[in-house]
Amino acid sequence: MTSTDINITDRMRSSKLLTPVMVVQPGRVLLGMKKRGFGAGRWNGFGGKVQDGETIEEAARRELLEESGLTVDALEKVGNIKFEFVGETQLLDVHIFRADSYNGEPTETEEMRPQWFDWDKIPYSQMWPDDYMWCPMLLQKKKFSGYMLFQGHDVILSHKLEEVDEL
Ligand code: 8OG
Repeated sequence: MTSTDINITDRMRSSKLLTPVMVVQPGRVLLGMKKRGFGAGRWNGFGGKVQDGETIEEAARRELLEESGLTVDALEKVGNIKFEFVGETQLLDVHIFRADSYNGEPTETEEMRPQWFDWDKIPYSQMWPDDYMWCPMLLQKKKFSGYMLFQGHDVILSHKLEEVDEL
């Protein structure tokens, strides 16, 4: 296969835009236990799919409110990771946001049970297996871009992750 073939294959792939938001405070981060659906049983930021007619940031705000009860003033996009799953044609194009201040009280919803974690007690063993690679970058206010090839939902076959100046 030539590099041109790979590019053509890539362009034919559909991708789904997703928007996890991590709410960060000095020394602690808010995660939610996903209670149902994709990623159930894992701690994660609050987020979901971008709908037709909304920007990625609008979706991030909507999903954060729907899943945690919180609104935020400033949202910063800190990461973009593309996920491929062996045997599935659709890529997940995940845009990761950080918020450093919030309004409201974290509230349990049908989808998520929120909980604060100290920075040194982030429950990586109960999170998506790539998160330990980039969460420290997020906490250090670094931006990052990457690609993960998954076999099922637990095994990363290959990955690329780099710090970037701009997204
Ligand atoms: O709408 P739904 O809750 O199913 O969206 C999935 C959420 O999970 C969305 O916020 C994006 C996020 N997500 C992935 N893969 C990964 C991952 O590897 N790590 C983290 N932290 N979040 C992920 O889809």
